[in-house]
Amino acid sequence: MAATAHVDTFARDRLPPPDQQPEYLFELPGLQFPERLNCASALLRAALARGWGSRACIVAPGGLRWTYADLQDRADRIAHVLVRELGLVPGNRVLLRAPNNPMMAACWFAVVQAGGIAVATMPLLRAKELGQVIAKAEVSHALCDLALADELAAAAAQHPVLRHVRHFNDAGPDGLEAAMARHDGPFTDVDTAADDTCLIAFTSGTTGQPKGTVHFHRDVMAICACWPPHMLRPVADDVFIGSPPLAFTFGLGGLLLFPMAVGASTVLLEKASPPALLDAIPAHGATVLFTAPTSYRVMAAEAGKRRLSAAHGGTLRKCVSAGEALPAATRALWALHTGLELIDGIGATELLHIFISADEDHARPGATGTVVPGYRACVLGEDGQPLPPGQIGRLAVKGPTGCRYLADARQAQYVQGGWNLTGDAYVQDEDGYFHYCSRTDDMIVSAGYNIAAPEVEEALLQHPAVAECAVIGLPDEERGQIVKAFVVLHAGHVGDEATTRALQEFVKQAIAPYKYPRAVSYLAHLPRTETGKVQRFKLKTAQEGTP
Ligand code: 3UK
Repeated sequence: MAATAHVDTFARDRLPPPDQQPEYLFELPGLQFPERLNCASALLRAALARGWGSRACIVAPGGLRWTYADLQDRADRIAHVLVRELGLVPGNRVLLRAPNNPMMAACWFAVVQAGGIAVATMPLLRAKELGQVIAKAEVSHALCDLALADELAAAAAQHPVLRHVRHFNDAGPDGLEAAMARHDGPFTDVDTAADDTCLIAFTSGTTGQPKGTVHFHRDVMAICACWPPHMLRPVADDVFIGSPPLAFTFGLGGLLLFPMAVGASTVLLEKASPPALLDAIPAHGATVLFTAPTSYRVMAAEAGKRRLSAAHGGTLRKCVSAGEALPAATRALWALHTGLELIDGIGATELLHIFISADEDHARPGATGTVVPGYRACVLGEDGQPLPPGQIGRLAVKGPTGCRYLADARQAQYVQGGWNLTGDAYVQDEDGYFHYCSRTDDMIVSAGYNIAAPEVEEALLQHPAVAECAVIGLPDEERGQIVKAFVVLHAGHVGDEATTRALQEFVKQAIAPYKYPRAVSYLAHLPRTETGKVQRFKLKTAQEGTP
């Protein structure tokens, strides 16, 4: 390891032991990193050096438009405030809390420039969850949007380790903006080691204590060098837009790092529900969209009517789906209405971003794609050895990024034999395409048959009455488990016995009959995380039969 620039070595001291870390690959020419590297300098300060200073960088509703020079100016001022007024030293953890907006982005760069560690948090987190993050990462500083101040204040009251809180988007005399006005002139970015930590991302875990994943400056540059140039191929005139929070690494990469790596601009939306996205795409001339499968499904028909895609006279030319498996039905629906083939990609907080994907020319319905250059992937059997094509096993990945849980025994589950095990059951085909089956713990075993929930969901989604659905295994004395479907119906359909029988019959016609849902419940909407994932554990524990 190169000499750390961190004065506070908290993160380095809590890395998993070397023998529990994954193997790292740096084979691509774009992954030859210097010993000293600050990713904020490499992405933002370097953008000015490249002459991009007057290019649009961050755009927001209401006419806000920051150039790269504007963003650098804001980030420099905030970095001065952190260091001179709030006593930040390199290695301190700084909690960030805001919806996706320009100041959130400026704060992220400020923290990283100053050698701090950004701990971005999901806007919907409550005091209790914020408290877990503050305690685990021993957060000393927080920069928080005034609109989200309350839950953080409640958490801070319980956790004295958090000593300095400043609010932004705050016009008051104690706000961050007032402090920024006191500091002018460029900030000298801290000359961090490439393997100094710059961010800790907490997993959107479904149960138990959240896990903090530790990422280095070089990891941020690595994700910019792998998936975007090989699979997305953005250009400097692209306008990025989308829904994932910047606190979710899908959003951090897709809506901040990747546009900036090529001199493009990004539209940051505080609210990015499907109706809001449908309005914002034409309003900002967006060309690259990042959102979750369910959002594509909801938007498809309307996106067609509004002729959003470039092929229909609009601007949209690339659409990325991640966070959950993309049903073939959703891919087909989006293509039907927009003429655009979705770019699917599986990523994980542990690996920072996408490692298996396919561009629009190589997409195959039902497959996530092939391994992203820079990474290696295989499917492992029970014995930990790679399986031949056609056999289901555990997805294993390695590359320039990988899992390092902050002081967490669960490291030994995610990383085994140098491979990152994502917890997904996958099968590889003869052409090297990886097909998602289910989360390994969501495989349903009914009367001795293995049934992957997404396959049943996929079949149900083909039925015209079904808007959304989620399938789980329900304990059953006779069969071990039975397949149970939770269905959200389109308006105008009734969830009665006749519908249930029709759906069951429909599934039996589409896939092997033993996979049909023996139980069906109807819901107004599915429980989801802020990152767009169905919360199956909530469905499993939900009262049987409640609507
Ligand atoms: C699932 C997918 C099938 C899969 C993420 C892009 O989702 C992200 O990170 P998380 O840590 O969750 C990881 C898990 O989510 N998953 C994600 N994408 C897909 N399953 N097809 C997909 N395309 O179970 C994976 O193990 O929340 C996604 C970029 C950065 C991310 N952090």
